[in-house]
Amino acid sequence: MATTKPGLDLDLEAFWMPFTANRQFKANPRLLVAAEGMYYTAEDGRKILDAVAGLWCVNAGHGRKKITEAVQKQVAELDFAPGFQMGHPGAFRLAHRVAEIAPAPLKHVFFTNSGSESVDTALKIALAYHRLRGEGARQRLIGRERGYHGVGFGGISVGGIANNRKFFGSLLAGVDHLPHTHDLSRNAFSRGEPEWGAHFADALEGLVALHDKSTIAAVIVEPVAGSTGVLIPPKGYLKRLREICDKHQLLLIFDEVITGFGRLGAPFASHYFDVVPDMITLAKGLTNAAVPMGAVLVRDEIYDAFMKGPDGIELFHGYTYSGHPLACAAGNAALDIYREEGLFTRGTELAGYWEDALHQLRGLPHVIDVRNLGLVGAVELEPIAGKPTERAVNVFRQAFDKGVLIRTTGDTIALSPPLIVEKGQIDRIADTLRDVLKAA
Ligand code: PXG
Repeated sequence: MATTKPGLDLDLEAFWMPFTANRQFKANPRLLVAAEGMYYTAEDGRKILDAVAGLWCVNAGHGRKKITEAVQKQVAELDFAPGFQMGHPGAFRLAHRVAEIAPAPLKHVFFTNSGSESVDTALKIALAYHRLRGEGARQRLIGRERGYHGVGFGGISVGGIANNRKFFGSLLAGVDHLPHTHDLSRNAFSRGEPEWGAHFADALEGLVALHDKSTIAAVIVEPVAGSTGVLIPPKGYLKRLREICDKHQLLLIFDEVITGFGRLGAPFASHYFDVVPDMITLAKGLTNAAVPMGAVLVRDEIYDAFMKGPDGIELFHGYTYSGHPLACAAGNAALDIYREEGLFTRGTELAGYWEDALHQLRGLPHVIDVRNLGLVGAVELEPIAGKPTERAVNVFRQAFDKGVLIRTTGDTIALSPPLIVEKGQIDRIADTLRDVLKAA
């Protein structure tokens, strides 16, 4: 049966919406029709302040002219170029520029179309790399509880969200998980990195003891977990993971789909935490979300190992749209904007103001934690007994009605505004949440 929104000639039934309660949404749809700068325009004409950069991706704000024009020019000039055994200049230019801003030894870039594809690509490179080195028994992949690495089979296997896994069979074999690092009994209302919990990394030693290092290929973590509720790593945790990986020659993959491109006030979380992984997965901010694109940054030694192999194709992997000309045009223009406007470090300038604004929400009803890092923030709410997620969903709806777009995950409100956010807009986000939470 077709549902049509009153006053709008639109069949809402055919589109099976992703990660959405389709029936609830279609009974009460929220449609966005335009966007500029920090604001969306809803279908009823209301301006909605975007407190989540779309879905953590529109880092330079919406409707950036430079990106629009670059994509328009590109589509008119070269709409598509095959990426297998052929190339086009934009892809080489973008790869060079992304490698330039990456941590020093990560000098090679494999293009994908999304974060999920980046994760699957990185996991495959890890397995193939060990095989090339003559250590093909290293097939085990280690993820983390409450990790989110997209929705491919690789990503949900190393991911740690039960709902994303339990419907989909036995997943990849040989995967194990580290414990997550979230402990409100010790770390509630931490400002920035929590003091307590570096020892959670030591669980990796336990997994090495259990499985033996000769069976483990790689460890993948989000430096700051986003989708599962904004989990900030305890001080020293990521450094310790790096040390343990080095000790046992495990590759360390940082999934920076959310933390990449200035979110923490540095180009990548790797810079922010001063920990260099072996690969970094990217997407979202790479093109400011104007055209879908992902990428994997790869350390020199890994790339070189492939280039020393037999003649011919070195990695049997790639997508029709790897390095798509429109995505490359958007990416090159986005990097121009990030540089010209200093957006990679703007998060550092605003982090203190952002932190203070959010922590003022402490003490409101049902607020059990406030946490923040760079321009990421979260407010965790006590769930309604027997109705998990409902309180947060209500807050989301009411904030939207008051003209502010937030995200919720479980009973946590997640915030990640475009990096062009102004102090007055930070105040508005906090004030709106205060109003809504007072009554939640
Ligand atoms: N890794 C991480 C760390 C992510 O956050 C992906 C991989 C997958 O990317 P794609 O492009 O395949 O969706 C993500 C995606 C949210 C939210 O509100 C987060 C994501 C996607 C949608 C919603 O938390 N992150």
